[in-house]
Amino acid sequence: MSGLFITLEGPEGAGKSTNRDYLAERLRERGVEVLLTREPGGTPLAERIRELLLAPSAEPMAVDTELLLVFAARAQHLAEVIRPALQRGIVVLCDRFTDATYAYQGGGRGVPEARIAELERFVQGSLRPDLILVFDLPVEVGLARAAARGRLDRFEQEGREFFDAVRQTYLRHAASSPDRYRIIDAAQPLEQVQQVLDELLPQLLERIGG
Ligand code: Z5A
Repeated sequence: MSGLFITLEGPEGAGKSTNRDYLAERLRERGVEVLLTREPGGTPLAERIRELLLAPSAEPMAVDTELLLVFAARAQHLAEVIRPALQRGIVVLCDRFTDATYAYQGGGRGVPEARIAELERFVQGSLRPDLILVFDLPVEVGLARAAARGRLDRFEQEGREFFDAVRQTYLRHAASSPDRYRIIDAAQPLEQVQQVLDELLPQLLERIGG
């Protein structure tokens, strides 16, 4: 058995958390050790940074502050949780990772990709996800799901243009490296989304060696 780093990406309300839990169950049923985590967050310190990032505030957060906070949380998460788990041969299922930085800070906020790539190299070295599942859905469907939950966080208060850019960035990255990305239509009923995950399972088990 060897570790595998799988991230789940996509806009708000795409079903990342729901499907992360589903995939974890299917893997565990087959005796695979799985660690569930999320970004920003995943450790007590990184969760505190998450609170800073998500809380609406009267003081506007500078774009560079947001970018550095995202990577600060990631550095802690990698050191404390992700790298040790992968070294122990565990499958890590992470709800969002650096593709979200390209989508939100890059696409949404307009940070140049080269700057994000520089921080990615600095914080991660050569570590990249083995597989990125992109749960794709029309912006209005995701926003309706997020709104149904009640109070909106600092990102969810952004406008339509921001979320269009987020979605397009995810799709562009996925198209540029089809061997590492899998786009999943998250607008279809949950049972159908989970059927796609079931179909993916044999490939994952083969890669894990289980
Ligand atoms: N962020 C960033 O800017 N830069 C970064 O580098 C990183 C993050 C890592 C927090 O993320 C914010 O951080 C995020 C980007 C920013 N911006 N926002 N907002 P988050 O992952 O915690 O926030 P989120 O995307 O809003 O999570 P979410 O809304 O909980 O989405 P989800 O996990 O994809 O969905 P879910 O909780 O599984 O499902 C939502 C609801 O939809 C739930 O009622 C489900 O039952 C339902 N659902 C799910 N799938 C379906 C289908 N197929 N049909 C019908 N209903 C469904």
